[in-house]
Amino acid sequence: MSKVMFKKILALTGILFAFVPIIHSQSFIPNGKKTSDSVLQDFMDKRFGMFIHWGPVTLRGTELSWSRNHQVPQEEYDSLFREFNPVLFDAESWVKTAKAAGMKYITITAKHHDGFCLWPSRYTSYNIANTPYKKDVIGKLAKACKKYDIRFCIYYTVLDWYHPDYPLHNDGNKTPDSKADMGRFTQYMKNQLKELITTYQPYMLWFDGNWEQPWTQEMAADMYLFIKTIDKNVIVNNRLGKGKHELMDAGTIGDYATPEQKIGQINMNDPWESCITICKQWSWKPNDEMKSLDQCIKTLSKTAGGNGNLLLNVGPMPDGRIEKRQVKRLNGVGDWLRINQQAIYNTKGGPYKPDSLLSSTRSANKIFLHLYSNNNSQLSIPAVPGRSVLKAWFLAGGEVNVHQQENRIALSWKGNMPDPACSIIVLEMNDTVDSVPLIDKQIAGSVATN
Ligand code: JFZ
Repeated sequence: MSKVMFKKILALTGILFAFVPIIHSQSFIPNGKKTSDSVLQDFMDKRFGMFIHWGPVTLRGTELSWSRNHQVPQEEYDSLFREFNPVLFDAESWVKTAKAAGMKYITITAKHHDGFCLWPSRYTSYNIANTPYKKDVIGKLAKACKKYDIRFCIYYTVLDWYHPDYPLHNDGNKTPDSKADMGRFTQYMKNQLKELITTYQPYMLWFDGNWEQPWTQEMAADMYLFIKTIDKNVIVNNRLGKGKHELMDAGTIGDYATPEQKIGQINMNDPWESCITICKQWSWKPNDEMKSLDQCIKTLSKTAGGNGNLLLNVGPMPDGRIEKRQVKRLNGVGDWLRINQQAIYNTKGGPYKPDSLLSSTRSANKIFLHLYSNNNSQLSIPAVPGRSVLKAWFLAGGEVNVHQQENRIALSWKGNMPDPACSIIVLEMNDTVDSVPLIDKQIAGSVATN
């Protein structure tokens, strides 16, 4: 081979590799069809939403869908809708609870893996209209959300163990039903999604159940494009494609990552939302162990610190109410947010990388330090390169003394911090900090206790 040829091949390979980053992510969907950055930014600015897992199985208090054919025999499970009569369901009171908690959106299981539909779908009789309750839960919630300016979002699972055309009929069933037909099933999905989008105008579709074998990447890409032809602005989570849930990877189809029951890793590039239960079970369980207020507040703070959203799940009772103790817990988060909201909504995570002592958020020329330990009266953190602190104070009220050295910022204050769960110190900087690179703070040992 001549030298020139060799050089040409080298150059060609270089060009090929240069394209790799462009094709690596979401190559299945053409750029013009994806949800726009401005819509996704609007979503991420909201930071905090309510997840709702609900259905007839709450009559048994076992897990939604997963208890079917396990704790609850399949036939019994599939008959529960005949008794489902949540007469105390009041959509406005759910929405008011979310609002009081400081939540900006609600995502409800319109259809979970058990196949039951909380709206009167034209495409199956296995729906709320055929329960003794009869009324359209999804419709009432969508309406109440609009009234109180909360974004309404719909959880819709792919896998459907009830539908005859979906090849697997319960958890554990691994041999596809030869009478089932994914062609017909994807048409059923399209019919229902079109029905949901045009009837309720959801802000977002939260897919799930993408992991079973009958569902393919091609079906996912086709479904994404179908949705976008109906509403180009509806947001789609990443559980439509076959990629991982917790991050955006080469197999991702969808707009944002969905870590489950854990706080996502800090990520300044890809949007993400952690879904976490307020108790242990997704759907209602009597006396289920509930997270403390301290845990709920820290979870929200750490999620924002990692540049993500928190979708905190509640499971309403079979009579339609959210448990009193859960409402009280959510109110507690709302009380904290009323004081500290500036450090959560419309912020970005960082610039300090989060750890168990501290995380940070930022907006324009402010850095918000979220402090998790209550009995310190001073703190030393690395300086922000090229920036200096003009002044500092607690969002909850209270002075903070600043001593800006060349490489470090030393902060001190009198007494304990204002909030035992998470106190916010605002650092007003001499310039914007939105895009400064992340800072490793190696803070261990630098927080002095009294
Ligand atoms: C899924 C649902 O199955 C669950 O009921 C809940 O709705 C949650 C938000 O999402 O959770 C999962 C996801 C993946 C697996 C199991 C449960 N999995 O891969 O085994």
